[in-house]
Amino acid sequence: MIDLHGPMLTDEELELFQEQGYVRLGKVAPGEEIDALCGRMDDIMLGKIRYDRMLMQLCPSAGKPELSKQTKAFKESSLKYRKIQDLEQDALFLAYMQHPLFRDITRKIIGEQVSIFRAMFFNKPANQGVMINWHQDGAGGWGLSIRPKVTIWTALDATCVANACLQIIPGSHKTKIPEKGDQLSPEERAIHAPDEKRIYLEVEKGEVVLLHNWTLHRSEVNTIDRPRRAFSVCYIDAATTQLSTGRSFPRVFPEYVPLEDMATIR
Ligand SMILES: O=C(O)CCC(=O)C(=O)O
Repeated sequence: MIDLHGPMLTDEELELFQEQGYVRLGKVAPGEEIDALCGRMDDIMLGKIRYDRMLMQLCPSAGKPELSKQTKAFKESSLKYRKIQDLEQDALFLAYMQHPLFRDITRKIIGEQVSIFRAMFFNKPANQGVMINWHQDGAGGWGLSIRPKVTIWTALDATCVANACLQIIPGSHKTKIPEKGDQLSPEERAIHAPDEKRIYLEVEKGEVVLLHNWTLHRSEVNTIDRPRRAFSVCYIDAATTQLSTGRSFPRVFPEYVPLEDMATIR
């Protein structure tokens, strides 16, 4: 019997989050629930379960550039997807995202009314995947009216250096790095992400990491013969809008309001 994290974020964990921009929370859900999420992802990737408006991208490393664009459409039956977003539409994923601990975390850091910027499956297929270099999430490029702070990242597979575990720079969330593109320039990297500050987050399957959105992170290519999968959810204040369009985002707390119904409650 493994110990699961209780339904409340402790004061010490909250302090760690504020100080270092990340906290390892251990396991939150039983192994069977994580296995069920993995099985559901396989069904979605293989096209056994389909949703109309799910953003999907086949991994560029699969060698099919025509299917590696991010669009809201099923691409092909394959376990080589890189990203699948909008997973709040799936009841299993929605239930996981609404876990009481995540309710408590978002209440303490964001407030009562909470939406999601994205609920994303992130996959590095066996012996493949793409390297993502140092970046912050949403420091400027996402164009949101309220700054995002909370990402909850769940390992769907155990991670290690060889299968491209998440790498982070503790404390980097305290500095907003001007965005010129998606990723840091070599000069910014030398200042903000020197090698000696890097931590490799090697975690067990099912482990959860609470990340501040501005915590610098990167990941490599997967060099082992099994996929490295993760589920990453960015929770935001439900009053947040996209600056360019004025659109809001699906709400998950206090209860789920899908994107198409958000206009009716504003
Ligand atoms: O899971 C990973 O390797 C990184 C994900 C990532 O970079 C992101 O969510 O912004």
